[in-house]
Amino acid sequence: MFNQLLLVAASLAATLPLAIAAPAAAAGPSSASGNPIPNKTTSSPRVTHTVVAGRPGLRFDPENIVATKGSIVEFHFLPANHSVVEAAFDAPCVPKDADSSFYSGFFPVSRNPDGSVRQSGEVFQIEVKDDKPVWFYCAQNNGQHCQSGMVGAINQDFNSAKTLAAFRRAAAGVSGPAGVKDQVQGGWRGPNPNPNGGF
Ligand SMILES: *[C@@H]1O[C@H](CO)[C@@H](O)[C@H](O)[C@H]1NC(C)=O
Ligand SMILES: *[C@@H]1O[C@H](CO)[C@@H](O)[C@H](O)[C@H]1NC(C)=O
Ligand SMILES: [Cu+2]
Repeated sequence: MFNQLLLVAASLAATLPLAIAAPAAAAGPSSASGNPIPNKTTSSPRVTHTVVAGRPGLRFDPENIVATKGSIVEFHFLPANHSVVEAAFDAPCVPKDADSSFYSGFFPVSRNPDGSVRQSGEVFQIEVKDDKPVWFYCAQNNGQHCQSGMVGAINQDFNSAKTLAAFRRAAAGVSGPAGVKDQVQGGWRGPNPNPNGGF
């Protein structure tokens, strides 16, 4: 009995930091409800695709994602300060002009004291809404991440000319800064449910 109480207390304590962190994360102007995108209640759970931003260097890993409708792409962020923004194929480094397009905001994260890499305590999740190609980039202009090739695709059509390689070539030619949205939108930003994801 006593042991059970201790266990309950321990698990409560373990969940508290998350409970406190959640409202802080949701305090920003986010389109999200403040909760992670839930698993489907019927059939099988959603598949989650983990993408790491900033490894290796100015890249998303993987940068070419194949994901079925209804699955989740969860972005994890390494040092120093990356983001993910949806773009249209024809306009890399520019936020897609749609209320439903996604923008994660920036995720500043420092290295561990011993110099090793760690990931941000927050992630950004999006839901794959259909099987059309989705294009994205990092909007960090300190180092021109988008122009340097920090771009990616979900469900590119390998049989068309609109490939990730073509998107990256176009991004390299963009002059002027990469753009951001006014606020986090189009996905859920919150505590990292899987701090070792992608490692
Ligand atoms: C979704 O389901 C998977 C597999 O059962 C589980 O690992 C994950 O924690 C669940 N996520 C949520 C948000 O419930
Ligand atoms: C992260 O990068 C953004 C965009 O360059 C910048 O506005 C923000 O101040 C940076 N945050 C930190 C902590 O460096
Ligand atoms: Cu970046």
